[in-house]
Amino acid sequence: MRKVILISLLLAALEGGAAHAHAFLDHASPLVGSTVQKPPRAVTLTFTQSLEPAFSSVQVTDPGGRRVDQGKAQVSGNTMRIGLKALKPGSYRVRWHALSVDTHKTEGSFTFTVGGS
Ligand SMILES: [Cu+2]
Repeated sequence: MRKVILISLLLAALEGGAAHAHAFLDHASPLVGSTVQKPPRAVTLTFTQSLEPAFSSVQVTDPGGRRVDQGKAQVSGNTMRIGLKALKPGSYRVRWHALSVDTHKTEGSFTFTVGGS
């Protein structure tokens, strides 16, 4: 069984992600590409399939590439949530890696903007 999982991971890696994605990002909060006036306290990602918590993660970085998330994502079913530090106005990038319960690995990124005064 373990060998099957490893082979699947290897294939997913060789395919380069997007083409054979299975746990697609369904929607996110803040919305992908959106501008929000109020700094969000967390980013929540909802996927089209349930995730394996041990192999799914998300990072949020500021325009200088510094982490602004609080470290460890909470994964529950098909959602992944990560708390944020206090965000200043600017553009932030969310990078996620997901392993769906069918052992397919996907990843992606998007930005959202915190509106300025
Ligand atoms: Cu799949």
